[in-house]
Amino acid sequence: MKEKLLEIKAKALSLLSDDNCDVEDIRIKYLGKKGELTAVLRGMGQLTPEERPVIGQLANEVRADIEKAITEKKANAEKAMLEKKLRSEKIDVTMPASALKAGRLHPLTKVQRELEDIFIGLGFSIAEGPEVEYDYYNFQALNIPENHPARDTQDTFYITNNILLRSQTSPVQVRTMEVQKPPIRIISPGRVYRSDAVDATHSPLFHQLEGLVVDKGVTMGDLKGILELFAQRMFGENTKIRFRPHHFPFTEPSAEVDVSCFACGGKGCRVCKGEGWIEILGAGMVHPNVLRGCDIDPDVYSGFAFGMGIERIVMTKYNIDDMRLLYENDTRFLSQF
Ligand code: 2U9
Repeated sequence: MKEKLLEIKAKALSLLSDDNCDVEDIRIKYLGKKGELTAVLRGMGQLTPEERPVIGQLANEVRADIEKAITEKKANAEKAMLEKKLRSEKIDVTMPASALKAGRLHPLTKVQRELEDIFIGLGFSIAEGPEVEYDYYNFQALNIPENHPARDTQDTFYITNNILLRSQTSPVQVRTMEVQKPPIRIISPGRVYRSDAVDATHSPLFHQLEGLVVDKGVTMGDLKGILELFAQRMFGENTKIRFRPHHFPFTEPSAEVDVSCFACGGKGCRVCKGEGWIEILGAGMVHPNVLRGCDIDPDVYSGFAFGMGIERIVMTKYNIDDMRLLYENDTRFLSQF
């Protein structure tokens, strides 16, 4: 029986020394319930009382040796697998990274910032205010009382009877005049709303930039000078401006302002539709009623104001024929700017 036990041990250890052996199979074959070592132990009953403890001890040693070899083999296999995995998942941190797709500024943001930079360079400060406004600041304070026809052309969205989405950024200038006395030299860029149906040139939400200068002795000549400098910085130093008489309730006199075409210099081309001129602004001298409403004496102070649609400037500058392109967020369009 002793020889049999030593033979089992030698065979099991020899099988386990093979790199490709199946450890679990070997365990079942020798140590399992129906395994060879178990079978030998079952035959212990036939031994003499003297032999029994000796063979018993040897059998335990053989079992322990085989179990130890199995545990080692399993641990080695796990270690080898881990090493293989680590080798295959190795990251070379010196490899160049895959390129990140960088975003860019929306053309409306780009042009708004360009306009802001020009007016800051001309001594203006930026003023901001709420997009949800009182009827008073959006209309009444701008010399547009209830039932005035200008309310039709600037129809907007009402929250209540006297609270609405601003249809122009002018309320910001009114609020500024209420708290700050002249000299005032501000621009107010921002979102405005009108209840217009969407088409190639209209949107219920668009962007404006308005300007206001109030001081003693401000004249139409100052307005022309500032707008000429603005047009030259925005569209090129040879740009000329032209005033055409117009009517706005909040300015008197009022004008629509054209710039000479930056594409053809005024000869007439596709960009200016053969006109030589492109309309970009409205402007005028602040109406005395508007100054008075803000507690500024129109006999002491005077001012000029102007307003432009930022979408219109973007579309003119980049020759875009449909305003909807500016709001669709199609990166094929936006990546061109
Ligand atoms: C105050 C007094 C006067 C702002 C002005 C315009 C002329 C003008 C339009 C341009 C295209 C609106 O976006 S648009 O449709 N604006 O023509 N805006 S003068 O006049 C003011 C503003 C504030 C206190």
